[in-house]
Amino acid sequence: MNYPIEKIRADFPILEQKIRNKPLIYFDNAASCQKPNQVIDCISNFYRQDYANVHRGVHTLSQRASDKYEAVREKLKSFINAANEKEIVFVRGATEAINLVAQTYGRANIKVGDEILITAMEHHANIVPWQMLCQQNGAVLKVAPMDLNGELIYAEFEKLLTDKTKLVAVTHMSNALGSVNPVKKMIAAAHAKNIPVLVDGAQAIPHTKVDVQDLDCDFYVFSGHKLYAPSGIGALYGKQAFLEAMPPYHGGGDMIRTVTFEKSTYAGLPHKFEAGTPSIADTVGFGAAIDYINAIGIEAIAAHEHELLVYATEKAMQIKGLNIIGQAAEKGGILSFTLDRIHPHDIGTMLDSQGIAIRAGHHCAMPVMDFFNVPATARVSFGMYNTKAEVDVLILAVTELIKIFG
Ligand code: 7TS
Repeated sequence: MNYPIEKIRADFPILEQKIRNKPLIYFDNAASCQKPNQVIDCISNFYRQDYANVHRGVHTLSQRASDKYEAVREKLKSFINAANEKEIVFVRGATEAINLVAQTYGRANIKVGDEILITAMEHHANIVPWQMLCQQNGAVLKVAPMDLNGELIYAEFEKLLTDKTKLVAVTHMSNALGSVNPVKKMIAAAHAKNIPVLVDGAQAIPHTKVDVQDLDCDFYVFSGHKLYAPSGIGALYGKQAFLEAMPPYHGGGDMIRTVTFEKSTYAGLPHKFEAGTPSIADTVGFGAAIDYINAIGIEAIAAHEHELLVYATEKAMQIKGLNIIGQAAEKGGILSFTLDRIHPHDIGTMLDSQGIAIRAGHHCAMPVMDFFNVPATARVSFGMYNTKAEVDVLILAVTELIKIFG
């Protein structure tokens, strides 16, 4: 079946607008994706018809809202093939999920002199929470290196798995480079030494089929807003045995069984980790986004984005003075680059004047910038609605830029 690009584009109302008198070309999907009508309407209808707080009322609306909210847990369970819905904890996003694991599992299990192993291509969200834990518990952060293509040096990663390693936390796909890590193999190697693994799936999950049971990861984290869902909602997957054994994160309403002034007991999974009123309508919107992706098929989306990446990479390589940062053999839909004589921020501003939205900066991955010895990169990141014609406009705009300013 042909990829239904026209139908998809028609579902995203924001794409219809002009920016600076040019049709908007949205190439900043790694930062956040746009939302289809199906998600926007779902949220709007939920507020119009079904809204109430969840898990606490006997009245009809509260029950309806709770049912819709819990149905999303079931959808996410199927989407990533978790064993059961207790393993899906709603959080604000990947960042909160990693902090949760660091401050619950980490604080309880990682002690003085223990090591946490990450990679050289992590987003700050998968660095800083572990540094904070190391400061609290006297643990040591170790970093598996990458090569100049932006590929993990697997042999070095394996060498760093030692008796001291108590957790591996690795990105499935780099947001700054697009590199996809061999996480299944990494998990198997860590498990052979009884080391649990957290996978940061924030970038990978919109571009690839994720099966947490097949990967056998112990934790998998992701954000809704990079999956065409609202911001403010994401998920932590954790194997049930791990989540059961972990202390709660935030204390408050909804996460308790009983409370006295002397002592509280906690709710079962997953509510133990979900204190307070959640982002209810956004969660319901997350469900609509998952339905939308499932209707197209994540494999079809992945294939479309891969085609765009290959097409854009071939064209970019022909531009003299353009340097692609990140040339791993396995890459998701991200093209990071610099130009010899134009600062990435200026590239971003000048492309915006052509209606093209990209991200220019360090992409919350400062160590990656340091490694490649650049202050920043210009990053083009693809979503399900992008087209080769848009890539052509980008390539032309960059070529013009070099002609005028390079
Ligand atoms: N991990 C990775 C690999 C990411 O790319 C991001 C966000 C996060 C974690 C954090 O996700 P959040 O939803 O909790 O913020 N990455 C980006 C980006 O590349 N540009 O803006 C946000």
